[in-house]
Amino acid sequence: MEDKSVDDGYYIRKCVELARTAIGCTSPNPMVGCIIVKDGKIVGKGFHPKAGQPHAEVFALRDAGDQAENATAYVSLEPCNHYGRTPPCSEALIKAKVKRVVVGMVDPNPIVASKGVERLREAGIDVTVGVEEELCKRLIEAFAHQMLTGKPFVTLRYSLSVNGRILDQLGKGVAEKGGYYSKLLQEYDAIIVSGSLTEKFISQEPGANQPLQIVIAGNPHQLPAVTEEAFKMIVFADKEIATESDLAQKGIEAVVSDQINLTSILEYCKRQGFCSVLLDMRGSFGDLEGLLREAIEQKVLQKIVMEVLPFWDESSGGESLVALNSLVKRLEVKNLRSRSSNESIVLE
Ligand code: AOF
Ligand code: ZN
Repeated sequence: MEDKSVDDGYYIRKCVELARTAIGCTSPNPMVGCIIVKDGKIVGKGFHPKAGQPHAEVFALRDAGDQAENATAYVSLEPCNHYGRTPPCSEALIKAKVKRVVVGMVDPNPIVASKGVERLREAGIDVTVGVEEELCKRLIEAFAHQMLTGKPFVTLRYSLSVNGRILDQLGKGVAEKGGYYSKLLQEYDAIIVSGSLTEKFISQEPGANQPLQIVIAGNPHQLPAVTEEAFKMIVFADKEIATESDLAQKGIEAVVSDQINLTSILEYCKRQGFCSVLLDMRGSFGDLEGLLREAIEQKVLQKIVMEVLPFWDESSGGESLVALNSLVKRLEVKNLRSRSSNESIVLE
């Protein structure tokens, strides 16, 4: 007897993989992948590349052409049933006469929320919902959080040496360009850092997402060099350092205030329509300690990504994990997963 659940899971996992082609590029929309299967063969594939462009289903149906008739469409997210920037995918699937639709998860967007599934069923299509649901939820965790709370999804990140020191990605040069760290940065709409990152870590490949760097400057040394202005950047600076017009003259966009705080930074992110923000504790932990404290007090952290690098840090500087843990221990951390890459072990 055919084991349907094994097949369905396989194709939804493929959809998730396909969706991730557009990592960091779809915000404020979710990443979505769609695969059309007929007689056990993939006849069409599509993913959502960018907000404003067609949805995954539209690309997959185009790719499948006439072969979509009587086929099964696999989608990591419920097909939409509304006119947004693009027309409803439910109607496109009905028009293409697909026989069955397998959906990874229901769309958390209240405008959709099961209406796409209902519309397909009304049209006589056999719909299965909730296949590889956890995987699909993780794929769009930032989108879902933003949709349901109106606030950006905030992740805390740090990397550790084997002897428990928080590593400075720039100074030690242990993480390589194109490695895990660079890829992680690409996933976010914005990253909060003390001191700007360099081309070493920000991808400049065509089509890759370049997150906005929110540079925290509490003292003049933390002001970014103007040569780095090719990267998208905004500086949140202490008023003791400079005025906004001083910085503007140097070509640096800045928000200058009495006290740099996370609330105003996140408000700024919200106004920009950002779904995801990374609080990146590179090296000088002290520079961002105040923001981290605020993040913990206000319970805005949704996720922690900790990377352990195969590196013994002999330097006298640098912060120990103990200092960070004294703050982080106040968090309720659950659902940790680990995975290893060539260069490190990642816990998230
Ligand atoms: C789908 N397939 O590939 C995506 C969906 O403004 P629009 O038309 O792009 O609609 C955006 C909403 O559509 C978005 O908030 C989410 O609910 C859904 N995204 N739906 O059927 C897709 N990206
Ligand atoms: Zn759609």
